[in-house]
Order: sequence, then structure tokens, then C-alpha cells
Amino acid sequence: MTEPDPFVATDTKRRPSAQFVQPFKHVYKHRRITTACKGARPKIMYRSTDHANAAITLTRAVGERDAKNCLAKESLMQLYHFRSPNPQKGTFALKELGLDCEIVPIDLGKGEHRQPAFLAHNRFGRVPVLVDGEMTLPESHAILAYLGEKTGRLWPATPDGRAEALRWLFFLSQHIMPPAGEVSLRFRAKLFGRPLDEAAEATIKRGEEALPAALAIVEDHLAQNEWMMGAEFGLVDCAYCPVLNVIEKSGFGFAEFPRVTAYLDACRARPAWAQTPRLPGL
Ligand SMILES: N[C@@H](CCC(=O)N[C@@H](CS)C(=O)NCC(=O)O)C(=O)O
Repeated sequence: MTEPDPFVATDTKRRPSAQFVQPFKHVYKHRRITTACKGARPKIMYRSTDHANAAITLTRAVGERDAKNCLAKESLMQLYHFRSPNPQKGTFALKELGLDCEIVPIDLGKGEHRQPAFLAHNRFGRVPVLVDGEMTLPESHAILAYLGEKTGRLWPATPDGRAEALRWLFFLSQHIMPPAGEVSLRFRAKLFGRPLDEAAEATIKRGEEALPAALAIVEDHLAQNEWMMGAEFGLVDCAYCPVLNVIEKSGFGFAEFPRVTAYLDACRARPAWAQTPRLPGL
């Protein structure tokens, strides 16, 4: 006997449109999710071997509009991911927050980030990208801010606290990540077994020369603060840790920056970091 096709509703009275079901076809393979939906039975539980089944069940129960709202609210987020520093900010944060999220691997080595399927999520062809319901969000720091706003955890509650968090995320983007990207050419060359030519050596040197000024700011900040936002670990630390880590793993010495060294060790000692996927050598 052939398996019933889960994408074809047998009850055609309230059959979901193909347009509604289509986006769910490729996701939610092995997850049990619970959905509470107003107007349906108080709690509809389904094993979501595919999300289309859920869409069908809910549509039959409450009609397509409510089912759509319900699923959008209850759906798992998805993080398009590679085990490199920028996506690691997202996975580290998700582990710290204890949030469930489907990790969708994008293999940069195979060029999957340049395929139309991924470019539809981020025209710039970079990971991470977070998808939450109708929202598609590239840029690691925007993702951290979103997770902070969405959960109200590991993120400041006051306007000045939030501005301070953004200040440190912008500082990282603007003043640390560009030279970090340059020095990490050394790490990438080792990872992919490629020799460094003269131009690459010059780029690495430029990064090594630019980093100390920015790291000195972080070093001074850490004189008064255990974590980037003060006494409590937070999402801003989820951004700094993978970047400082790749700088160190690229052979840049932190000897001049003992507080940065201790801070990085403290970040890496967190259980959530141990669970954060990483490339060999990171
Ligand atoms: N500003 C972006 C940078 C993202 C980024 O450059 N990601 C790298 C992986 S760590 C990437 O996707 N590289 C692919 C490429 O450069 O083609 C962010 O913070 O998310």
C-alpha cells in the first residue's frame, strides 16, 4: 500500500491552498511540536514529520486564516548556518537562551551560499540568516538584537541599556570584524590547505596592525565590567566570543590584552559555547 501523500488533504471542505502548504514542505522533519490554537481544540498536538500535515490538520479545524496565524506564531525558527564565526554568534545565543531552532546547514565550501535557493533568503550570499515566521533576517548582530527583543532575555530592558548593547555590536562590526577577517586569512589558509601568497600576507599584516587599537578599547572596558554589558553575561558576549576566538586561533597573540584573554576564556568556558558547532581548529 502506498503512503498517503501528506500534501494532499482528503477533506476538501477546508483544503489549504498549495501556496500556504508549499513553504513547509522541506522543513520540520523530526520534531514534535505542540500547538495551542484558539478556536480549535484547546491543544492540538501533532508529530510534525512535515509541517504540511500540521497545516492541513489546523486548516480543517479552524480555517486557513487562523491556522496560518497559529503556525506563524508557533513555528520553529530556522537558522541558515555554517560553523564559522558569524553564524556561531547565532548558535551560541540560541544555546544560551535555550531556544529551539532548526539549523539549516549551508556549506560555504561547496558554494551553497551562492545557489538561488539560499540567495532568496539573503541576496548578499552570507550566513547567518534567521527565519522566524514571515520574517527573514540576515546579519548576525541584527539577529542577536531580534532574539533579545523577542525573548526579553540576555538583553537590556531599558532604552539606554539597549543603546549601549547596540553601541558594542556596532563597534565590533566596524572596528574589530574587518581586521579580524584579515587576520583570519591565516586560519582559512590552514583549514583549506591553501598556501598564503604575498598579497594575503600583506592583508594579514594590515589586520594585525589595525587590531590593537580596537582591542585596547575592549581591554579598558573590561577593567570595569566582567562581561561586555556589565555584571551579567548577555547576547553582546555571544557576538564577541566567536570573533575573539577566531582572531586567537589565527595566531594573533593577546599578550598585550590580559583582560581580553581572561574574558575570552570565560566565554569559552560556558556550556553553551561547548555546544556551539565549530569548524575544525576553531
Ligand atoms: N555582516 C555579516 C557577515 C556575514 C559573513 O560574512 N558570513 C560569512 C561566514 S562567517 C559568509 O557567509 N561568507 C561567505 C562569503 O563571504 O562568500 C554578519 O554579521 O552576519
